[in-house]
Amino acid sequence: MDHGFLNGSDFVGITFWIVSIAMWASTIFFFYEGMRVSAKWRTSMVVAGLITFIAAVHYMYMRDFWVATGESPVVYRYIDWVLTVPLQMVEFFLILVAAGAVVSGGSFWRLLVGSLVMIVGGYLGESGMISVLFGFIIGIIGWAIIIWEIFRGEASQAAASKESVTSAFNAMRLIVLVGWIIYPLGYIFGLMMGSVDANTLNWVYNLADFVNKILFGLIIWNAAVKDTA
Ligand SMILES: *C/C=C(C)/C=C/C=C(C)/C=C/C1=C(C)CCCC1(C)C
Repeated sequence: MDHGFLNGSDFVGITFWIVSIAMWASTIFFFYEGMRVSAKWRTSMVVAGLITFIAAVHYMYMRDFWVATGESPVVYRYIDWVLTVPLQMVEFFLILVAAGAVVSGGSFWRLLVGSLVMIVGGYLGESGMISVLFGFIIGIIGWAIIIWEIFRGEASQAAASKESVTSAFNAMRLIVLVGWIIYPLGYIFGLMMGSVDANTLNWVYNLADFVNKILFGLIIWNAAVKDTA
C-alpha cells in the first residue's frame, strides 16, 4: 500500500485494471463500428460508446483510489452510475426509434426519471443523508419504474411490434432484471448488514459492470449490424 502502485497479489486491484482497459477498448470499438452501421443506428452506437467512455474515466480513478487506499471508491461509482445508468435506459428508447417503432416521449421520460430516482436514492442512503433503509426503498421504486416500462409498459409493447429489435430489447431487459440484482444485493449485504467485505464487494461490482455495460453495448451493436445488412 505504501508505494501507490499495483501489487501483484491485489486481486481486486487487478480486476479494476482489467475493467478500465476493457472500457476504453469497448469505447473505441463502439465509436468505430458506429460509422459502419446505417445512419439511423448511429445515435445508439455513439451512446453505447459514451457509456463505456464515462465508465473508463471513472474506472481509472476508482482503480487508483483502490490501489492507494484499499477502500471502496463509493463516490466515484455513484458519479459514474448517475451518468451511465440513465444513458443506458435511454438506449431502450433509442433502439426502438432506430427500428422505426412507435413510442412516445413519455416512455423516454419514465426510463430517464426511473434511473435517476434509483441512483440518487441509493446515494442519499449510502452517504448517510437519509437512512440506509429509506435510500434503499427509493432506489427500489426507481428500479421498479424501469422494470415496469420495459416488461409491461409502452416500451415493451413497442419492442414486441418490431421484429428487428425484439430480441435485442429482450436481452437488454434481462440484463436490467438479472444482471442488475448484484447492485441492490451489494447495498443490502455490504451496507445494511455489513456482512460482505470491501474486497468481495468490489470485484463483484467490477465483474457486474463489465457485463452490464460492455455486453449491453454489444447487444445493441449486434442489432445494428444485423439491421444494416
Ligand atoms: C454500469 C452501472 C450500472 C448498470 C449500475 C447499476 C446500479 C443499480 C441497478 C443500483 C441499484 C440500487 C437499488 C436497486 C436499490 C438502492 C441501491 C442501489 C442504488 C444500489
